[in-house]
Amino acid sequence: MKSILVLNGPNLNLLGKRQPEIYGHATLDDVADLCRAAAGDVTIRMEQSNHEGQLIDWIHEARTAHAGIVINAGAYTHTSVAIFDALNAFDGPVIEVHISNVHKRESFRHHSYISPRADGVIVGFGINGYAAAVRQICDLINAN
Ligand code: CA2
Repeated sequence: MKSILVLNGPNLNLLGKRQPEIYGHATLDDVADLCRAAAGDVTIRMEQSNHEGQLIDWIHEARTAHAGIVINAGAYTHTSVAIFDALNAFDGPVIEVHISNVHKRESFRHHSYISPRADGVIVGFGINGYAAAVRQICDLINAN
């Protein structure tokens, strides 16, 4: 059976617990439920880490274990060449998600190291962006 890795970067474990005016009231468990509902028969593996190396290790594992990756790399989006390199070693589709509209925020959030590798980018639609990304990845992997 096909599976998708949904990766979340630093501080996203606080989702629903702080700054609801930016990130909403839903928790990461709610995001996992939303992704599983959107995925149908496709299996979702949901992971979150505050550590760059751990995120990279999961991306490496995905090379043989998962058909696609949905990634919200949090602040590493704007800093991490290492995550970009790891994603480039993964052959399947990658969709980048941001809960907030990063382009309406500070200028340091306007640049993404992930976007040049991503097949698509979804920003500013809250946690619904994860469901849209999962549906899109399912379409892409079922077409192959
Ligand atoms: O909008 C997004 O999804 C971000 O990836 C979230 C990152 C931020 O650094 C990016 O620029 C945009 C921050 C995640 C922090 O998540 C929190 C959630 C609740 C409370 C505090 C932090």
